[in-house]
Amino acid sequence: MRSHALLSLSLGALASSGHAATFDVDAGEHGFSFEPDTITAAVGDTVNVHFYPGGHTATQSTFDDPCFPMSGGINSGVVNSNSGQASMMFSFRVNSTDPIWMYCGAPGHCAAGMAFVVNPPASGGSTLAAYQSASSGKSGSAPSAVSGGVLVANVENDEGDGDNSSSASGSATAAQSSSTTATGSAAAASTTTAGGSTTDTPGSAASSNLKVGPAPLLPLLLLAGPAAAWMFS
Ligand SMILES: *[C@@H]1O[C@H](CO)[C@@H](O)[C@H](O)[C@H]1NC(C)=O
Ligand SMILES: *[C@@H]1O[C@H](CO)[C@@H](O)[C@H](O)[C@H]1NC(C)=O
Ligand SMILES: [Cu+2]
Repeated sequence: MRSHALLSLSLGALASSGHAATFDVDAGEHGFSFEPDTITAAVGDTVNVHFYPGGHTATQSTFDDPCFPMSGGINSGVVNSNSGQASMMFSFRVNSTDPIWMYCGAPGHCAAGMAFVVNPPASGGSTLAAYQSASSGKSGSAPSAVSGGVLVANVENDEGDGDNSSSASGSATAAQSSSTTATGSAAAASTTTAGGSTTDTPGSAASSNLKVGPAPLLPLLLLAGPAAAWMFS
């Protein structure tokens, strides 16, 4: 009984650490907005931004200085599309649970409210709505150099445009794992970097995560479980 409980506990911990989630954000599909505009992500999760026509960016600012590129922040540069999602998407890894304020640096877009946030503060006045209202009248700009992430071949995320639910959920389903795999190979095949700064692409992070799947370690745990139970008894 006790060893069972311990064993399933270990398996649960393993499953959650082995599956980094991937979040899809659509830029400019419906006007000056990112959808979804609020993401709750864990360290190690990946955010993929898919660009619709209009020449958008995904650029990080501080909360206090909306529409202005943060020093050392995340930036996709301008990505354009003639129709539908651009052939390249911008992929970045969430490295901490601190809030990440993102906006579009195309002139006028941030002022029109084109922004999203990863891990907004749970309380207090630093809300996306406050960020957006402070954005009004700002000109908006973005560096041209890509930073904090990579432009990789787009992995289409909106079959039938029913993408709202998949984006909102952080749970790692089999489907999400396979799309992570696709992202990973795309990253390996055709990573375009600015400044060549990507030893650790989201792709390689994803594939190393995938290697630590529950399946190969299961026999190990089956051995370790009773041993651990014995140690704690
Ligand atoms: C997260 O860390 C990796 C290096 O481990 C780095 O390549 C990546 O740019 C970082 N992501 C962000 C958003 O800064
Ligand atoms: C997705 O969300 C947008 C607004 O955020 C809404 O207009 C659209 O109808 C939603 N689509 C679905 C399939 O729920
Ligand atoms: Cu834009």
